[in-house]
Amino acid sequence: MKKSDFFELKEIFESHDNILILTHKSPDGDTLGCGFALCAYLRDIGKKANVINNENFPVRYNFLYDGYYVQDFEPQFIVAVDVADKSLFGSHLTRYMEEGAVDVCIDHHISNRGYAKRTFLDGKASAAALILFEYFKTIGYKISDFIAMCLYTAIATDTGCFKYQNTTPKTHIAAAELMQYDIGFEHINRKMFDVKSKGRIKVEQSVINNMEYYFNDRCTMIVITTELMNNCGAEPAEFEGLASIPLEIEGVVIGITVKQRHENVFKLSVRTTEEVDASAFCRRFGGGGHIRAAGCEIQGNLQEVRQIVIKAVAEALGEEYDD
Ligand SMILES: [Mn+2]
Repeated sequence: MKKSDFFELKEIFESHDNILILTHKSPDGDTLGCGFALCAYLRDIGKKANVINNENFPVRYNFLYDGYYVQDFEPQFIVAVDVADKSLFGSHLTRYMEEGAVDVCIDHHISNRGYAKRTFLDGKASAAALILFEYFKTIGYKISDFIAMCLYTAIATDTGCFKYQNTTPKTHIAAAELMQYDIGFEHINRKMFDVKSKGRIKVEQSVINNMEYYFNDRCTMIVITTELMNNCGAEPAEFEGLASIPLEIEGVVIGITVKQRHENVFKLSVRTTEEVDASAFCRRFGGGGHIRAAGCEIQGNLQEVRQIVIKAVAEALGEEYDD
């Protein structure tokens, strides 16, 4: 993004009020970190602003909304952060999926559909929060410790604690700058990456026990059915972010997580090594995302979905497969 883009964004924020910030469904650290950082900034410059999500904000991220309170106003300007497609607002926020409903989108997904009137997109940024951070620096806004904490959390989570392929020197430089604030980064990283609830361990245990292997163990698949979710006695949030597990196994180049949404609707999360383009894989099913991490939705019963996916994996790996 160019310097002039950031000044245009500044002009946009300064000339509007009563701003509603939309985050994506099944929110992650980036969308929430951006949401609450942007909200704190807007309130600081004298605007009314709220952050909303399709669901309640997950408890896991409670340190991001600790001091947050809802302001009373009729939204006049809508900003989406880290949301690649308007369908990702979720079933409770369909009113924002209408044509022209979103004024500004700040995002880093190359697959962004351009649904907003004005999109500020940097496909090279490892987190949407990096765009925000660059924005604050460019316009000379002095961020608070709280905003730094939100941005750091967003960047750390979207890069898997600075491990994923999307991590760049720029990511580390930004993190280093943010560490100069009082953010307690070690607590953030412990909470985000090391600590697991008892329910979560149970979920992982079950998922690992039932892992499916295909094509000489180059592909692994885990399936999370509603039945499993009900039987584990774990909170829905404890089923988030399991998608990295299938790729943890040595030799696996494509790891697939199939999660039941409804009776005959399954959400796919695809993670790959450099041999497979996850984004291209998911695009065949109307989804998208990043080159190493992408998602899509497939309809059918579990057996049908499994067949469809294995067939697509066979093609992606150049393997023979008869169904
Ligand atoms: Mn993101």
